[in-house]
Amino acid sequence: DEQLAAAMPFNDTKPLEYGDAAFTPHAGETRTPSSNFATASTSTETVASPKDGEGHPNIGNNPLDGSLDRVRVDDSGRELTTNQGVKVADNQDSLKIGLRGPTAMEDFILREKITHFDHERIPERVVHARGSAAQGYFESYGDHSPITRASLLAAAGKRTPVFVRFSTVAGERGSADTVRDVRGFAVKFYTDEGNWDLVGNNIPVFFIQDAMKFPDLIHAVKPEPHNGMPQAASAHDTFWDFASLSPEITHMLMWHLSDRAIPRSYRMMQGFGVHTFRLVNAQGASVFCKFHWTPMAGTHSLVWDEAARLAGADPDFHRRDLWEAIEAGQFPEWELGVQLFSAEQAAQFPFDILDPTKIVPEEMVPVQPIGRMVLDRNPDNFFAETEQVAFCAAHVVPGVDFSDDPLLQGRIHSYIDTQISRLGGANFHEIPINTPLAQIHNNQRDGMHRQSVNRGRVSYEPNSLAGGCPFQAGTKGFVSFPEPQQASKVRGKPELFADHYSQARLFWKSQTPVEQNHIIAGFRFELTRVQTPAIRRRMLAGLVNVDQRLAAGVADGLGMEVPPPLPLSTSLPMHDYPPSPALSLFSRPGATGIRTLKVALLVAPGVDAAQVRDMYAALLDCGAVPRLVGERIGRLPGTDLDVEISFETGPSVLWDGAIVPDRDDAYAGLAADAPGSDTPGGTPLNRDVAALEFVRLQYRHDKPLLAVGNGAQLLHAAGIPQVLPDGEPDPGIVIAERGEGAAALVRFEAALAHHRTYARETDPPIV
Ligand code: HDE
Repeated sequence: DEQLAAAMPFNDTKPLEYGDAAFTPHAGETRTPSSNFATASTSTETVASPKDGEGHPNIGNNPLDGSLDRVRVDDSGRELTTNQGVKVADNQDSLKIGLRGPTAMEDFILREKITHFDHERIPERVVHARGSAAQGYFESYGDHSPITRASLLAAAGKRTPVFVRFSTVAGERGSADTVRDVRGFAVKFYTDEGNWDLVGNNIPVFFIQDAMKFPDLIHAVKPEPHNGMPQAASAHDTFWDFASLSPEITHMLMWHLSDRAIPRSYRMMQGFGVHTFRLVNAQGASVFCKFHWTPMAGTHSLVWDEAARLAGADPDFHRRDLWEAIEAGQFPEWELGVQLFSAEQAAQFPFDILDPTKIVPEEMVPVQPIGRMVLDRNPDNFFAETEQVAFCAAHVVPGVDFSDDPLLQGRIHSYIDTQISRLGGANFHEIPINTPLAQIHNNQRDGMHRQSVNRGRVSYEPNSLAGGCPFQAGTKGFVSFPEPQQASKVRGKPELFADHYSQARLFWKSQTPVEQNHIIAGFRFELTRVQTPAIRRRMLAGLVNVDQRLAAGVADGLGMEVPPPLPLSTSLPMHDYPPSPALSLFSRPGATGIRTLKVALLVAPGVDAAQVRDMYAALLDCGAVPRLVGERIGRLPGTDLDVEISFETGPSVLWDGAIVPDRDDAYAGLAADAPGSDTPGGTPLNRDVAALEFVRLQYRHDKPLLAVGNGAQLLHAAGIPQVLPDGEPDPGIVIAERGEGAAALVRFEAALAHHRTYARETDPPIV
């Protein structure tokens, strides 16, 4: 106490307020000294990454990790200081003239703390504000030097660090993850020849064909300016007004209204470079290229009712999913593929390869795998890394070049421009997450927040005083592909850009009936929210050009007649593409089985605890994530099981599948018609509305359910049918007799690996 009093001469009430606890580390906290950026100049200790030894196998091998170590700060065992490194005795009480008197203006400790806090926020990204990111590596499958001189693709097994940020587009920074939207898929490769950013999306086409329209598109989709509504949603008049007047949007709308816009996980969606790019080899030969990321976990989506509920149950659903998978060592992985084609081939295509509203069907040009990407480390600090990372469509490396796609050309300008205001000046490339691993040498100088201390008196070229350094790199450097150009300056587009419907129809007819129904339901939802009938009608008139059944389905949902088709913008005939099965989400089931999928075991008093433990262990063995869900957390009366999550905090939408284990016969008086038969220690599951709603929603969202013995009573009480609408058995409803739980679990796992039984769906739902 004497010591404490000496340390706190101005406030002797301190120990009474906080007790010894204020000075004792919590159990498990370490106090070993480690390096600290703020005190680096006075400390000679070198301490490895704070995450060392926490099960991250690549730490230490990844040069990005090493470069970030330089700036990582660990406060353990350190004393509090100001930003000037002055030790602070007390930063919980301001400096007052007497304990009840006014605060002294000289309190620089208070002023520094508050001033820094006042400036903690930076502007959010004007689009893609909401995102989550991870570190990892890219590994080339081979020596791809015949097609590109890009160094990251030069040898089999060559690894390049990456930082990847996934995002939604329309919502603000704090908006929900599961809204209907395009997802950003931005990859920064820290190659040994500089940073390459492949700033893509999870949908391979875009809403517009020319950068000139981007501000209009975004103004239309963002919350309406007079009342700031709706948040993170396209279902409002201004978006659909713009859409109905911009037929070039039609192909993108087909994707946007499909389940692609509500992915189950960032780990379960494709990524696309969208534009046509160029690859260039060391001899200067060039080939056009489209980039594709294909997830190992397959392409899987939520269903709309579930996505909407999830926005409330867990707005961080995708962020949490990515974080937890990486922490669990289940590292998300994608394969990078390219579609390569020559200018001569491109000239024969029935679409223009510079038009970002068109795909190159995989049946026309196959996707060749060239490497894989693994995300194996979560960021240490959300702001420092995920928020401050700056991707830029202009960041290419020797071997990768642009095409003349007018949307891409506009992007080359926009990213750096917006980042100058978002990140406060021109030096944001010095923020550690943005700094290349390749060295930076040029004569750019000064500006806000400059970190580098450039030496010498020369900051110009040509120079003799610095021996001409830094030298021009000549052919070792980036050389633009010398594409011959000769034309008049015009504002306009090629005629083929005006074929707005052929590929929308290709997408539509390549979808399975379930996917088509979801697209119709998507349009119905969005246009029902639209208040202006003329906008609905105009939109329907556009859909007639895609497909009659689509237009009729949407019109029916809106209680409208199908209007005559919107006039076409070109006299060119529509191209009749054969269906492309690769465009169905179901064409990529994935190779990770039930790994990382979440399974709820619904438990209540009387549950067969041995069976629960066996199933739990079997699911863990397969890499699934089982949890015990019940009415209240804590010890389940009469068992040695701990309920981990309650129905209230872990509702149905958070789980990929659910199991209702068997229960003791003494607890079997569970029929809904047995009032007063309450068993000790809680409500029987089949009279607990939360449990009934839980299994009903599992059913409605097409998820697998397993019930063993008495557990089946819950499904009966919830009115869950065991057959599909066509009378066939529902493969996702597994009901087992007592004692047959183990065999049934295998059937359940097979259903879970398929994620969902869509064949169960009816419109409207029957459960
Ligand atoms: Fe972006 N886009 N964009 N975009 N974009 C931005 O840059 C822009 C487009 C994409 O996780 C902004 O730093 C224009 C297509 C992603 O940080 C901004 C045009 C594709 C991200 C910008 C497009 C994208 C952005 C906002 C039309 C897919 C998030 C903040 C000409 C190929 C990156 C920022 C991250 C972010 C401009 C169209 C992908 C304003 C002008 C097409 C994934 O610069």
